[in-house]
Amino acid sequence: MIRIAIQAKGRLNEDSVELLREAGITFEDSKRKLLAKSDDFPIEILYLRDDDIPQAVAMGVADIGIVGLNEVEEKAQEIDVVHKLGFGKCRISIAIPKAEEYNGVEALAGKRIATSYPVILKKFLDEKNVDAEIHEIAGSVEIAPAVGMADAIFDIVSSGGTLITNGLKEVEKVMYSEAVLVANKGLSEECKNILNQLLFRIESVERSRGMKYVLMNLPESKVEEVISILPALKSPTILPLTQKGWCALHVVINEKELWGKIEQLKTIGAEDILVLALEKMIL
Ligand code: PRT
Ligand code: ZN
Repeated sequence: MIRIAIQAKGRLNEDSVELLREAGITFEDSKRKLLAKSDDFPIEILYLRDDDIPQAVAMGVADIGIVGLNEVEEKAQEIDVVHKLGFGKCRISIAIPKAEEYNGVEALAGKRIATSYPVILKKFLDEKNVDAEIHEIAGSVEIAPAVGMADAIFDIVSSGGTLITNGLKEVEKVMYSEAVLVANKGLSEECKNILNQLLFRIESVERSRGMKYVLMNLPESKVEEVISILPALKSPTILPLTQKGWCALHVVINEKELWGKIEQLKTIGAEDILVLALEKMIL
């Protein structure tokens, strides 16, 4: 049995739950229980605040966890980052009032910077040899300059909308973050095996994202030409048809390239093209 800590509610909760469900794991959501056991995979889900996940994993209260890389850096706990998960993407930036001039980090010397991420900010300022005052506040960091609590802020930015609404401009992008899978450093052999099974499933889910399964009928004489425009997994699957001189070709195509490729295939003589959703790609 392995125990995974995920955010109970908030921005990472839904994607974390969805990832585990796509990996074929069923369990109850956080509205019902704080600790939910799966019936079909040896895993328990512990729902926590994201701030508490790095420490819970470091202490072994949970064996593994899903949390933003920003929290991992800020809490500076001894844990392993095992896998990047590609959701919850954001950056942590320094922003100042829009009207103010900015010509490099030196401009921050002697300034008061409000943040919920003092550890990451201090590291950045030390690296840049800038002496500024760090004001740690728990929430609503973005209003600090307007109410005279600070001259600048250091906070999470995603679309940038919050900064604009508060009359601020982003001047230093200090770190990029996304949700990551973290693990305790002293996992038992049993837990390591379960973690590997989980990673295998997560990677299969990730591989299939944005991919489509495409079937088409094609004159046999065109197979070589089609292969040259469709780099498949290893090689495409080609099946004979009852109609002489024709075959069926099955291939996986990235959604981004789909329409361009289909135009090319039709020009070559492909017919009856079917595009299907691809659920998992297990290699
Ligand atoms: O209750 P709990 O402590 O668990 O949650 P929380 O309120 O501390 O965190 P939550 O749910 O807001 O965010 C969890 C994680 O999501 C963060 O640690 C980041 O890793 C990630 N993440 C991704 C974000 C954002 N995008 C984000 N946009 N976290 C916060 N924001 C906020 C930001 O603080 C700012 O207020 O959104 C605003 C900026 O967004 P834009 O789009 O206007 O730039
Ligand atoms: Zn939090």
